[in-house]
Amino acid sequence: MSSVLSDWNDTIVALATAPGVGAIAVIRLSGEQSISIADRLFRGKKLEDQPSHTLHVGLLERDGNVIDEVVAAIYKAPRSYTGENIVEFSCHGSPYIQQQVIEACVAIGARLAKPGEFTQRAFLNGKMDLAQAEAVADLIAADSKAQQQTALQQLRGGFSGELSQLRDQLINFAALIELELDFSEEDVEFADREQFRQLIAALKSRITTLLDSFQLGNVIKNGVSVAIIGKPNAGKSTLLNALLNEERAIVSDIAGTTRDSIEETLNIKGVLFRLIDTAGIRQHTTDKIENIGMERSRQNAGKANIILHLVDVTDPDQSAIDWLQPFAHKTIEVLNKTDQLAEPKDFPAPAIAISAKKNTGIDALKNLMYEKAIGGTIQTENTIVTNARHYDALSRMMESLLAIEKGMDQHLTGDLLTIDIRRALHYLGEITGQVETDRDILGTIFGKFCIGK
Ligand SMILES: Nc1nc2c(ncn2[C@@H]2O[C@H](COP(=O)(O)OP(=O)(O)OP(=O)(O)O)[C@@H](O)[C@H]2O)c(=O)[nH]1
Ligand SMILES: [Mg+2]
Repeated sequence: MSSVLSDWNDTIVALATAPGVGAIAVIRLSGEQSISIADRLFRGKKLEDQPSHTLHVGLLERDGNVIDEVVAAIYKAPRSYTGENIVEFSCHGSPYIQQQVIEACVAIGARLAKPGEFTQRAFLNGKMDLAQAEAVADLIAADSKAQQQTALQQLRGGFSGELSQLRDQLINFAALIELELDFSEEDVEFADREQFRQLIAALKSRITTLLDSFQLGNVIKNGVSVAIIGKPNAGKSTLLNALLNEERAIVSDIAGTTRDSIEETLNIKGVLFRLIDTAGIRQHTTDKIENIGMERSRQNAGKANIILHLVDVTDPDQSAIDWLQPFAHKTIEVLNKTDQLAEPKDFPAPAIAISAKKNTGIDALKNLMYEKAIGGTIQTENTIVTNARHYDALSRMMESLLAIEKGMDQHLTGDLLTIDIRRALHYLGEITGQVETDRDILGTIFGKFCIGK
């Protein structure tokens, strides 16, 4: 696996904190030489002689010129994030100083780190499995509570632990069946077929739950897209503003005010919603720009996870927008301008009555959107699959399990069953990186990281 990094033995350096001005910037070195490189720049105690996990104040100098006063933190292999020697310099957060420190490290033998290279090394050194490494990237990118919680659960090994249990059970059986092959002359069965069937059924049910959780996982990771659709003047832009609680979109009594879609994010109970205000839909128009806007509304409706179909209750024309029909399953009917009704009226249940202008019914609508997207509460103790790569591997694992079952129905011999068992194990191992992982896959996974992580 070391072929993945031809420059595996290099000591790498990168800015670990966000680029730009800050109170403090952290520059991180990892690799066998990192402490000796640090010692050549650091005027203070000899870092090489200090115990792991200690902090030291000193000056950083290059060719006799002081760059900054810094704190050096040292972590000795294997007790570090990457499993290698790590030095972290906390310096003053000016971009000039950051650059000087990094250049000084490079001048005496360190190399600039590639995106995700620290975490990739952590993976290659067995500090975490692949699913955990991916969770690091997710955690850094998390901008809602739900994202942070699912990523943290995965980082702490919740998902990996579950997979390795499934894997152990299957390996156990594979071993017994393979043992039978050695005794094939004698026609013995070490692996109780009935027990094996039960195991496969249990695995299938567990994998199904994980696969099902992906829908929710996807929502958590990418946010829920919500298209606000309705006729001109229904109050779509007013509703967007009411949901966001700010005057984001232009509102006017001129039909056709919104021409292009506007997208804004909204956090409801820790889940990210992406609201899209669209151009109003009318049956006939010759206005070229309006037509383009309506086409865009239609596309947004198709792609959205949820559609808010906004209807103006005071509009004498209550005709339906016919192309919305196929999206009924993901549509919430929202009746607007109920403040204009002479007397309160009850509307049939799934529809919700609001006044976007007077801000009534908005919280109830938010709850409904949350329910529709999440369907009950998120239980982050349960493993939620958020990663398409994992989903793919689990689906293939499922196919292999079905093939095993079919094979047993057909009374296939052990050697044939083994092929499918090995395949199932392979897909399971792909998730955690327990099997030889494709170079390209690793490249894609770690390429998505920021430099310095
Ligand atoms: N009385 C009342 N008026 C509303 C309500 N919501 C919106 N309006 C008014 O309806 C008019 C149209 O509102 P917009 O939000 O611009 O409507 P829109 O659906 O975005 O319209 P287009 O962008 O043209 O498709 C404005 O004059 C709003 O003030 C409401 O709940 N009650
Ligand atoms: Mg509008």
